[in-house]
Amino acid sequence: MTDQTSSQASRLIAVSNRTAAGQESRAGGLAVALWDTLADTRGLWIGWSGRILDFPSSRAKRSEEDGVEFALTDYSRDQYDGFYLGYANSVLWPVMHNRIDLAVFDSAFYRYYVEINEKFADIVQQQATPSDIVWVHDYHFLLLGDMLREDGWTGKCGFFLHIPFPAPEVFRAIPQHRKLARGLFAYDVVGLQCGKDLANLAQYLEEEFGAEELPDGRFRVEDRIVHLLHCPIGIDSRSFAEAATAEPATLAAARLSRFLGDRDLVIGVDRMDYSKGLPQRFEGMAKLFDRYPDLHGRISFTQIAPPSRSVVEEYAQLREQLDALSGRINGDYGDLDWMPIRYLARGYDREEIAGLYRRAKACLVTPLQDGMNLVAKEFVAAQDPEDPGVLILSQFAGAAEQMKEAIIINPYDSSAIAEAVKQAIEMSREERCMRWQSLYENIMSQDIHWWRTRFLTAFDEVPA
Ligand code: ADQ
Repeated sequence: MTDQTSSQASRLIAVSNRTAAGQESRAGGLAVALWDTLADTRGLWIGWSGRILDFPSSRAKRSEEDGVEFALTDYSRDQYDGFYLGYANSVLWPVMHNRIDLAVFDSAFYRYYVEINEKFADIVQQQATPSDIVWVHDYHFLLLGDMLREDGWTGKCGFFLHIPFPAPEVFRAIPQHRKLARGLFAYDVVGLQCGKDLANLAQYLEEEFGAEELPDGRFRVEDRIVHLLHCPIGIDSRSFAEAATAEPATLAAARLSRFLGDRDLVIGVDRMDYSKGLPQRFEGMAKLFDRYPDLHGRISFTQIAPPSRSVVEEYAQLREQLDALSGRINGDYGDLDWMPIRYLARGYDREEIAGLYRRAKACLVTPLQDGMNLVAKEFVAAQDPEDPGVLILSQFAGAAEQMKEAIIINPYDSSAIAEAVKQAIEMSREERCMRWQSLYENIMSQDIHWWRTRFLTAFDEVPA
């Protein structure tokens, strides 16, 4: 652990749009990792309160929960629509996931993006002292670092991008790409999920701003020096593995088994999002049942996908598409006593999901583009070492870089998905154990605590 986290020499200030404030269960990996660090260093978590008010204050409201301090701010309806639904989720999210075709380039959105980033920059200035370390999370706050520097902030300041950084020509499709990039290289450290993201960002900065790599691996961009850090996020692997054999998990698995009988389970667990490749995955299962009638009645596919950001039009369309596809597949292949595909549009507790993963013979993690994908890691953590299931993983998930012993597939190719499921179902126990063992070692050694330490240690090299 770094000086910052153990000696309390400086306080950590985390900034993210959503925080773990008020959550009954802080089971999610990131929430736990940040919570521990913030509690150890008497740190502060700055974020959105989740409230939309007619006249939100420009200041943040302080609160405290189990040793962690929060400074939370409210949005107006226009800010929520323009910043969150607009620029963050209708411009940045699609473009960073290679879906320029879905982006809505409305200049009014950008005004709100600037407004909210300014609001957060002010809050950081009000709450932090220069000896503190500011750690900003994700695409909602690309401009924040630059705004802090413009305001004269001299303290250490880092950023972690949870989603992919696309190829330079794709990033350039964003009208304000140069302003966003300036925001990025104002940070001392920029953490990225995988080598490909880092290479894309470095290439973009070289082409667009003449960035130069220094002998120590950092980059000089104009008058700034920025450390681009490859820092793949992990999960709280140990606690997830324990959860998979606890009572809520076994109860959930038993409930599902009442429906499945002795059939093999193939599972998918995702937020409902167009980046997750769900229609292609459903088509892959249809192809499997089409090609291999002997598998009818032997396996069932269950997809859990709670709706997210459902007011954005694309999400409503996706929901309709999945409803239609699952109806068609069940209509075409189902039988009186067998439902080939079940699609549950709701969330489950993490403890229950752990049990469902463990009951599954295979897990389909087939995003078209994903920063990392934590489901892949959770599935591995939850398995029975004596009889593990098989992970089928998209080559376009950041996780594929670390999880090479999964069956790696092209998520656009429904035939490849069908064949991978067949291979997984028929795989010998010996091969399953071998693959699982290496995957497990990886998620145990590079877990969420490793990730946090790796990121915070990078600040040690930043001059005070
Ligand atoms: P997400 O896109 O949200 O995160 P992911 O990494 O898959 O994606 O994490 C999803 C989390 O939600 C997992 O912990 C999963 O268990 C949970 N979840 C999914 N479906 C659920 C359901 N039906 N009920 C309950 N829980 C469910 C972003 C990036 C990712 C990156 C993470 C972390 O898009 O690429 O891995 O941040 O950096």
